[in-house]
Amino acid sequence: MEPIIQTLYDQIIQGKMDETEASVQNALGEGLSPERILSEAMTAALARVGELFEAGEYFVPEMLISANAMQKGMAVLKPHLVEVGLEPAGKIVIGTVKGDLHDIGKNLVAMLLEGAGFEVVDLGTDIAPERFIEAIEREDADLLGLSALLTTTMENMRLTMQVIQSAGVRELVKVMIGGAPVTDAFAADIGADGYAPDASRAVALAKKLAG
Ligand code: B1M
Repeated sequence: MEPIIQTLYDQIIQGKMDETEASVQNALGEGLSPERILSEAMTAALARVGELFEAGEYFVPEMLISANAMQKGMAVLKPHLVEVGLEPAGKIVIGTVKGDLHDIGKNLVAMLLEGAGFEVVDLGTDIAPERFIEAIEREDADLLGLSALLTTTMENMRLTMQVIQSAGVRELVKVMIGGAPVTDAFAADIGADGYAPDASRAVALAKKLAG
């Protein structure tokens, strides 16, 4: 690993917020592409944090401070990742489903969608189906994006689909889903219109669905 990437990777694992922010700036200054900084250092570091958690070497507080360092770094990266499109590509309501507090991946998806010209209404985390319905109607959205990181909360995606169906708003939007435990097969199973494994493919999918 290049030293500059290694430093940033280590800082996120150690949850060093200010240092992470400075290192992202430094890496950009050195001419590294935002995509490399994100995938090789930042996302890779969080994957390692997940392994440490699974191995019982990290606990929730350590995972949380690493997540906070990641968010600080992402704020620096955002203007470099986002190239605002000229034509509005559509409007998407996005959120992490009920019971789930993970938002880093969802925030990344939201950022890239914004960059691709979508108007993004981000409801945040732990969003009950009724709140999605309210937002779809209020915002006159074209798309609904659901994120979940836990095998348990994936089931709340299914619940959200059922509730929007019975409330009669399913026909108003195309639904895309994502998050580490989610698959194409699961998307088909719950009746979503598509699944994306990462943020850049989420943009391609959103364009196709809004198309
Ligand atoms: Co949690 N956590 N966590 N956690 N956490 C995981 C997910 C876990 C895999 C760790 C592990 O055991 N290895 C595990 C889940 C196990 C499982 O369900 N099978 C886990 C657990 C168990 C938990 C708790 C239950 C721990 C506890 O309390 N005992 C708890 C649950 C809290 C809750 O939600 N109710 C918990 C809490 C937390 C923190 C709050 C401490 C923190 C989150 C902070 C935050 O998000 N603001 C946290 C973190 C940081 C993680 C890990 C380490 C990193 C997640 C992350 O941000 N990844 C994670 C381990 C891992 O994923 N390896 C873990 C980086 C991000 C860029 O990737 O989110 O996958 P990701 O997003 C990607 C794609 O999935 C996709 O695009 C994104 C960008 O490429 N994508 C979409 C995501 N959403 C999409 C939507 C789309 C399309 C694509 O369309 C709409």
